[in-house]
Amino acid sequence: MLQRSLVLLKPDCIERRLMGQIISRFEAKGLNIVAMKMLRVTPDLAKQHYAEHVSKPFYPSLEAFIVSAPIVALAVEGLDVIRLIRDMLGATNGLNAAPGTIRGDFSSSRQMNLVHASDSPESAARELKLYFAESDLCDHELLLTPALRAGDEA
Ligand code: FUP
Repeated sequence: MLQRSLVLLKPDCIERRLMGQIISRFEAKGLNIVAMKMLRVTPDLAKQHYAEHVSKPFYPSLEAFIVSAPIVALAVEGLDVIRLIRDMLGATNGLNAAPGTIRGDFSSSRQMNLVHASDSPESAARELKLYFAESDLCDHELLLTPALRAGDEA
């Protein structure tokens, strides 16, 4: 099923100048980037984004991190893309993430794990709205799509 996921390149990704390498992995996989912007997360946005974690002991540190530098938000589209990107990221803690995954290759931290991606269709719908207006999402059929998958793979 064609889905969209909210992906954030977190402050450590920007600070370490890894944006290009990570975006390249999504492109190389054949996913469509349908919106992208750099922004600074405010404490208010952080609380909305991490609503399920706000009351947890690690939240103050997580918020301080996510507001510490700009991030890049992307809306990424593809077949089964919510599960697929989570698989591409690897386990939450970079120390446990399998080699070959983004976190497995670039992170050795639980907090500084470089990238966020929605974990369910419900999260994706909620999170995409936090970062993008409907009019920001570019519906565009890329010319090379027929070279990436058969027409009946939908
Ligand atoms: P994920 O779904 O992989 O983004 O991970 P979680 O929703 O479990 O956690 C959200 C963010 O909080 C992760 F980026 C890691 C961070 N975190 C901590 O910093 N400390 C903790 O003890 C647990 C999670």
